[in-house]
Amino acid sequence: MSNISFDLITIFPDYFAPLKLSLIGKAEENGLIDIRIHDLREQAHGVHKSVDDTPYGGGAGMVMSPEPWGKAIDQVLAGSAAAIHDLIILTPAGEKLTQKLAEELSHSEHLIFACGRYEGIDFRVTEYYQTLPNVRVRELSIGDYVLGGGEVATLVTMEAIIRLIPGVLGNPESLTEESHSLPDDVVEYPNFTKPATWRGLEVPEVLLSGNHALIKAWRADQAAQRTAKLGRLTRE
Ligand code: 6GU
Repeated sequence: MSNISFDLITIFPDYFAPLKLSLIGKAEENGLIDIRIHDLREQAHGVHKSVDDTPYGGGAGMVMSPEPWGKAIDQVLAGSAAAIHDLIILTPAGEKLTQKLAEELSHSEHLIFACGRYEGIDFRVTEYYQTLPNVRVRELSIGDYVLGGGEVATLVTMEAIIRLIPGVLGNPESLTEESHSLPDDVVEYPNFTKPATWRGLEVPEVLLSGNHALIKAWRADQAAQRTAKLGRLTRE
């Protein structure tokens, strides 16, 4: 069974309290994953424990200094027995997170999430770790909007990855069904549960029919309609 290690580096460790909850909390309790959170500020010096500075070349905002990042990442690498490390640097300028990428990362042995704030991290941090043969560096974005920092993007990315790890989901069949309705492709049909009537609204009759072929066709049609509405291409 896989046991993936996650090391998170941030100036706001408290952002990660929700990792104790629900699916991810259970996965850690069950020993399927291992999460460690590191405070970047511990690698900063001086009275102010500063982790940022003004950008070379001018411009608005602050840039995170390479020195504390280098120390924090080196320390995490030194504390890991993994042969290959995936270093994920969260930035709106990164490659977009997709289901396919989450699937790929769910096979990793060791994931390090570097949560940048302000105008991001000095780019030499990306460049330096790209030169190490045992580190795969990825700059990752979760969508076309700007967040205050990489912490929430890390939570999103981790949840997408962790639910794909064998043993994490109670009902792995939901993964098989999803593979036929990936978010990048065809979206899922609408779902209903009891009661059959709610605030005057009925559950579509076909779902009460017990006719599995009819239900399957109805669901496929609904999924295609929803997908078309979003302006996406239907498969085949
Ligand atoms: Cl990874 N970081 C920030 N700051 N904003 C984002 C993002 C990441 N992904 C989308 N927007």
